[in-house]
Amino acid sequence: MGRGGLSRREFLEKTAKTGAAAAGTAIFGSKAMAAGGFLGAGTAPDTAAGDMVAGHSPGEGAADYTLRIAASAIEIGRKRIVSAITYNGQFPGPLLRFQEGREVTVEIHNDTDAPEQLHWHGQKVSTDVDGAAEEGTPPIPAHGVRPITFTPRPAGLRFYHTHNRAGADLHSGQYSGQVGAVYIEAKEEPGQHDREVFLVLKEFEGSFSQGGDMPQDFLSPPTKVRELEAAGESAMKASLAKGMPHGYEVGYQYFTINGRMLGHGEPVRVKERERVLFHVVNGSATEIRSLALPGHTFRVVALDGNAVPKPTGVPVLWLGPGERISAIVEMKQPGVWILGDLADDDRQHGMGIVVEYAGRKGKPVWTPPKPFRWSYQRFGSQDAAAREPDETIEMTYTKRNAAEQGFNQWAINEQVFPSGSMAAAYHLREGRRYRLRMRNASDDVHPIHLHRHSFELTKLAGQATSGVMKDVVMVGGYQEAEVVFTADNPGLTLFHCHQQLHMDFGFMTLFDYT
Ligand SMILES: [Cu+2]
Repeated sequence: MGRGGLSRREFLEKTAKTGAAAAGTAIFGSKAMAAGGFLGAGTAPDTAAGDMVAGHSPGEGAADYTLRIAASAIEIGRKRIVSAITYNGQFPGPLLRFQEGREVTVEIHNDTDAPEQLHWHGQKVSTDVDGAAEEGTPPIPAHGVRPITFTPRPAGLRFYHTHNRAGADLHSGQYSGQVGAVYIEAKEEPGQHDREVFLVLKEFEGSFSQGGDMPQDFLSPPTKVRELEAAGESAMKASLAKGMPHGYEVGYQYFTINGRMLGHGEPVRVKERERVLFHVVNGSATEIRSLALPGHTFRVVALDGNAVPKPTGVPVLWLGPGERISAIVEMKQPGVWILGDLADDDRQHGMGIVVEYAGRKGKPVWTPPKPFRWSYQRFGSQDAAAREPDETIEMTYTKRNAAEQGFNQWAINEQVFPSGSMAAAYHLREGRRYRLRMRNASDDVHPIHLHRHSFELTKLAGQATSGVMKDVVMVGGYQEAEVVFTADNPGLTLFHCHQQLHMDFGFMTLFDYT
C-alpha cells in the first residue's frame, strides 16, 4: 500500500475507521504479510511486529518497498526443500498493497548473476518500469539495484513476476519462484465480504517430456473452427510423418498453493456464515489450473482484478497462466475440506489447501464436482458491446512441431518473434480502438496477454459478450476469440502468450504508437 511512515498500530486504527471493506484488509495486513510468505487467511503467527510487508522499511531511504531477488531454499512441505530464485527469500513474494493513483517507489535489488526484469502485470504503467526488455525497460543489473517510481493503477488484483526468457532453463523465468500478488485499493472498496484470502498457485521442479496432457476441453462453448483444425492437424501429421517427435512440454514434481503442498501448510480457517473473498493468482509458468471446494460455490466478482458486469456463482474456477480470479465463498457447509485442483494427480502432489471450519476436526474431504465448463461469457453482459473499434487486427497462431532443438516454435501470422527484438510489427494511434481477432490454429489453449492495457472480451468461440475487462484471455484449441482495446498508453507494448514455453519460442509480438 506504500504506507511509508505509518506504524502498524496507526494503520490498524486508520483502516478500522473505514468500515466493512477495510476489515479484511486490516486482518490481512496485521497477520499474514511478513510471515514468511504465507498469504493465507490471517492464520499465520503474528510475527509482523510492525513490519506491514516484508521488505517494507520505513524511514530507510525513499523507497516504499524493497524487493530482493536471490536464490533461496524454500520449504514447500515436510522434508521437501526446493531451491528457487525468489523475492525476499520467500515464496510467494510479499503481498504488495498499493493505493490507486498514489505514487510509490520500489527498490529492486538483484543478488543473482543474471540481469532481471520485474513486470507489473495488469498495471497501466510506462515502458520504463513495466519490466519487459522488449519494451525497453532497463534491466535490474546482476548484483545491482534499480529503484523505480510509478503510479499504481487500475485498482484490483494484479501481480508481479519476472519477465526473463527461460528457454531450456527450468529454474529461470517464470519457472523460478519470482511471483507475488499486488492489490491496488480503490478509494471506495465494496465491502461484500468479511475478509480476504490470497492464493498463489505454483509448481516446482519441472522436467521436460515429449508431448503432454494439458487440459483442453474445459471451455464453453466447445465449438471449433474446422478450417483451423484442418490446418493444425495436417501440419502436425506432416511433422510426425517426417519422423519428428512431439515438441517438449513441461511436467512438475511438486504443486503448491502459497508455497505449500496440500496438507503441509496452515489451513484456511473459517467460521460458518463467513463470506471469504478469495483472490487467486495463477503464478504457473505453463499450467492451466482448476479449483473446486466441495459443497461450496464461488461467486466470481472480478476477473484479472476487474469487476465483472454480472457476478455469478460457479462450482469450479479455471485459470490460465497469468490469470487472476476474485471470488466470494459463503461458508455454509461446516467441515474440513480440500480446496484443490480437479486433476487428481496434481492435487495429490500438492495442488490444494485445507479449509477448516472452526471447531471441526478430521481428515480433509475431497469430492469431485459435477462436470462443468468454464466460460468468461457467464460473467459478461448481453448488452451491446462497447464502442465499435476503428480498426481490426487479424492474427493467426500456428505451432511448428519440435522445430527448434526439440521445442515447438510458435508464430503469429507466420512470424516467429526473434528473441530480444524491439521491432514492432503492429502500429497503433493514440485514442483509437482496436479489435484483435485471434485465430488459434493449434490444439493448445493459449493464455494471451497484453501489457500496459486492458481489453474487453467481445466474442469467444462465436459467442458474443461485453463488459468483461481482462489482460489475459484463454483462446481455446482451434477456436477464435475477439477482444477490443483502446490505445491509451503510448509506448512499446508487448503482446504474448503467457505460457512460458510458448512465449520463449516465438509466441510474442510488439505494438508501438505512431
Ligand atoms: Cu501459448
